[in-house]
Amino acid sequence: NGNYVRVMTDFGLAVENDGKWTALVKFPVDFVGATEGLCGNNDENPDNDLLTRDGVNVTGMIDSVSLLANSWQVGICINAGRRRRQVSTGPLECEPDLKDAMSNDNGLCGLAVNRFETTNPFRTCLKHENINAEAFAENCLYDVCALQGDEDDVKEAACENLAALAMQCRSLGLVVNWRAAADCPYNCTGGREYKLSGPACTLTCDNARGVTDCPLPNTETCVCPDRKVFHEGQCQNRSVCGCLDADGKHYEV
Ligand SMILES: [Ca+2]
Repeated sequence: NGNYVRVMTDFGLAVENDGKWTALVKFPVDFVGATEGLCGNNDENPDNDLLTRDGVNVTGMIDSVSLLANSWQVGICINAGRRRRQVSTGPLECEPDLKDAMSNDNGLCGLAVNRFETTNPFRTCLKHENINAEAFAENCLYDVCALQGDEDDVKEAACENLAALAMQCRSLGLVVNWRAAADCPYNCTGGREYKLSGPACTLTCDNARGVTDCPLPNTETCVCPDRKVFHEGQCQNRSVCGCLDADGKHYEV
């Protein structure tokens, strides 16, 4: 949809990635309990998910996050972004003042932490039995503390944590309009307009029926106005599209 790339396999596995922060792995019930790695084994038991590559259960250890992450690291990607961070090897130290500032009503993680505030747009979602509200609050503060000292990174991390929470709320049928309250704008490039709920497939020259035939549920996205197509990073009139051959390959005319 312009922010996520989704890869689907013929055996039912789907992976979505935004290139930086979030990866979603979805698979059929046949794979329950048969996976391993950072997301655990998905056997409905949360106590056996933090297994390192060597099979050591690091649940409850003070540096469980770094032990887990480092054990599953699969080498260095040269193009992995502007900066590569080592996962710290010890417990995370956080300035108490920073933690307080981030947790209060105006703090970046405040919406995940202060879930009983009547003005909190996540309020209803965070009460849902299938949402682990403590985990979202803890994760937000963890990332903020891990990136302390770089204001831009701190803000981006907190916003992405809230976006992940919003995505989970949506999967439970609760669409949360939270970005204004958190001051976390969603950047739409190329003349596209923000939609809190829009088609998950993008209208392009190659995918002219993409929106009407989209098999995915609506999602937060950027959409070209006036039925324009998203072509070479810009919303453009359909006249820029050439034609397709029998294999769906696109030709300019
Ligand atoms: Ca498990």
